[in-house]
Amino acid sequence: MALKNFKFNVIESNKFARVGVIETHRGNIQTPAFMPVGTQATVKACLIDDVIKTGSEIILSNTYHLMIRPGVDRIISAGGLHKFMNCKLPILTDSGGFQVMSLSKLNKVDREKGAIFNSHVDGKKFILSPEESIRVQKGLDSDIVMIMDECPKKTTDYKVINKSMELSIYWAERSKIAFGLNPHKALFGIIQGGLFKDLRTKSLNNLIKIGFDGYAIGGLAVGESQNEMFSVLDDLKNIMPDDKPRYLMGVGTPADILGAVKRGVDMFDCVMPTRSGRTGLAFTWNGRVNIKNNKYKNDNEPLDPNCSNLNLNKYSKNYINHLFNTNEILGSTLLTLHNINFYQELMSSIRENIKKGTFDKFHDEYIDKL
Ligand code: PRF
Repeated sequence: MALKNFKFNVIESNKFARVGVIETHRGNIQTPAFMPVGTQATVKACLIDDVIKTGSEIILSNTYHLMIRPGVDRIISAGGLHKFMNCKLPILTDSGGFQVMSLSKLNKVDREKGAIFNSHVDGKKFILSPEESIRVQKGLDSDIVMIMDECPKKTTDYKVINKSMELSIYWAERSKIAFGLNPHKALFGIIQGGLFKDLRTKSLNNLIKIGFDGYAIGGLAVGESQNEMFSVLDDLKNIMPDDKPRYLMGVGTPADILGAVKRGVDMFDCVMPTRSGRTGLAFTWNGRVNIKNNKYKNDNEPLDPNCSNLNLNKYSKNYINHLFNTNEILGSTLLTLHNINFYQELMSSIRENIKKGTFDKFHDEYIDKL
């Protein structure tokens, strides 16, 4: 039987903010959506079934890490990434472009060959071309495949950003050819161009000409201010296709997400809830809580008394403070699940408020608080 095709529909808009549904053959994803990060085929410290109970409908994983360890062949032999990690949710995989730049000992970027780098694990040499990135992502059986791009380090040098954006367009063309016809999967283009409006516009227009199932905004959250990031989104919101999902890569704080949704973004991923969960930082509707702080030693209230999900309200701040002080791994698990659960509550409140036409009020109430 043919697999269900990838589809996206906007259901309701409130100015630029929109609610939609992405349909995949592995299930639907309500947007605006937050994707927990499962870099090494695991959302760190969590059982995948618990991640699903937070309301997560898709997770993100990484080509770069999985091609290094355990290698794509081992995942193919396991029947694909979903079977390998026992995940029934759809999975989006990043292409490796960004991680090569940020993690590896990068040797060289060659227009034809791709990124030539040494693994951050054992120094082994790899060559990641657009074609190889797509081959690996197909081997993983990813549901949303990202094109191979180059994400330059933060710089204001127009020439450097321009060259990198042009390279990303060339790699986008090659990624599209390598992807071929796969109607039950999606291939997303990635807009680059730093903080320059003309380069962002040119990047998007070229990607639209090639034609993608969704458009991601890359090259942000790399050290610029929130205002600078919002200003790029302000320019893009008027020119991005309305009928395709828009994904802001690697973003962000709850406030970043609120501001980006206001500017038309549909999808997000970020290590913040999971990484912070492992280091003792909790996100709540009243702002951030550093659970290691001594003041929680006498606080027998849960982080969120209204959270009945996963029994997280059965654990007090006093107890979680103790778990962190004694380096007990349950502390990481509880706080990571709490944070993912909070992010999913945020996303579902965003969707509800867009549907009710009250998103602006909700945005203004929480943008400085979260
Ligand atoms: N490109 C890719 N992945 C990414 C980024 C990018 O620019 C970012 C930037 N925030 C995060 N993840 N391929």
